[in-house]
Amino acid sequence: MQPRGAFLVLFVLCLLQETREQSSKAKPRKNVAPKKGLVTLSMIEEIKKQISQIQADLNVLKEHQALQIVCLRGVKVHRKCFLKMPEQKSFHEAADDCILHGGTLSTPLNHDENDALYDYARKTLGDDHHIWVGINDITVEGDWMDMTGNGANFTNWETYTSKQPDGGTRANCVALSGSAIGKWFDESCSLQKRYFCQFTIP
Ligand SMILES: [Ca+2]
Repeated sequence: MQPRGAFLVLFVLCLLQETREQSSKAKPRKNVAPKKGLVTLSMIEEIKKQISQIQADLNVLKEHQALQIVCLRGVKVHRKCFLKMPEQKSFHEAADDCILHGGTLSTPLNHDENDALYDYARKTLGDDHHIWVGINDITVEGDWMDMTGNGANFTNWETYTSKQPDGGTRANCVALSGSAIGKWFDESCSLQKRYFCQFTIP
């Protein structure tokens, strides 16, 4: 073989070898574990998911802790706590303030809850207190509703010395009276009264 022909054959053989190596590098590698220390996208997604779950759990814990503080400062009855608020407000302002604090205007659902609220108010405000209760007949006169708009299943009207409710359309909100041992009176919603918020225990 002439030197020039031998050189050509050698060149073609080298080219073929190079092509073979490149094609083997291009093939996808199957079942290859990530190198040690290498963070994959799925690992990042899993970590994000776990962080979200931890944040959600932390928020629940914070809510429970806040509720425990409320219950320690106030009074617990059944599955709710009542907490005395520091100012006098109109019915609507009091209701809004309770919502701002994460609760609702105190609304006894039975005699036990009413007695607990009355007793707590008596101890903290004295015997002659008058506090708002979360019941009103603003929408339809004589149709007493709670703060969620449902009909009130429990009422505790004073009927011994007067015939409550007796204020008609001038009195659409309800106050619990200490001097009447926890009985209720209908009152003008714009009056300034002390109030308590209630917080439901989950
Ligand atoms: Ca009324």
